[in-house]
Amino acid sequence: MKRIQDARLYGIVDLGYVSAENVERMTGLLCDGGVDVLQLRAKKLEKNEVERLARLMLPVTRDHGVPLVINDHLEVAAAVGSEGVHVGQDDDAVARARAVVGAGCFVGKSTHSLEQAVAAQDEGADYIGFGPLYATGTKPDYVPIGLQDIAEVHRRVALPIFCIGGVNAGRLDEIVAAGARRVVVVSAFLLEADVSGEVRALKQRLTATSSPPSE
Ligand code: TZP
Ligand code: MG
Repeated sequence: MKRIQDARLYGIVDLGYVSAENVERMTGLLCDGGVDVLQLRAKKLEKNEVERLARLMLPVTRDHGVPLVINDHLEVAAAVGSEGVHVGQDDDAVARARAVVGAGCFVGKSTHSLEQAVAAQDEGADYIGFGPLYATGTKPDYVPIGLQDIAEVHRRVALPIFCIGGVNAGRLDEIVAAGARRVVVVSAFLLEADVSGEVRALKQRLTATSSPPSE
């Protein structure tokens, strides 16, 4: 199983873009393309349905050695034994998440400013999302934070930092130039005709052009 510390490219199976019938297939396409970590994000589904989908994804992600992260639903993460769980600013605190999911499950947190990023580190998160960098239909109510704090957040936060929000192939160079080492890509993968090909190409560029996570 890949470690979150070594991950560069984070994909999300977001039910805003993928129908439930296509979750298993999309999981395979994203894993085949080379995502290093994959999240299940289903804002509008009932807990039982999220659990059902997580159980469909797990054999596929495990087969590829890709950690599966459950968004929001701590009990689902605990029930299915996912490798990770992800909480937002308005969700349970990291400590509460950890108490529910146990020591074997890593906990990620969404952050939308330098202050929130430092606070998430102080709170004991295992990784952070940092964004949205750009306006994005995946999170329409959020004000984009731009690229200007990416370098500083890497100076202040020692955790893996996944830059998120409007990331796509056309923007990758400027995001990396701003200091990003890891990214999350959602709609730019899920809406692509050749999902695996797009993942493969973006990952190749990400790993070729930005410094490795350990630096
Ligand atoms: N958190 C901050 S932006 C975002 C989340 C979950 C959505 C990113 O999706 P996209 O489609 O890659 O812009
Ligand atoms: Mg949440």
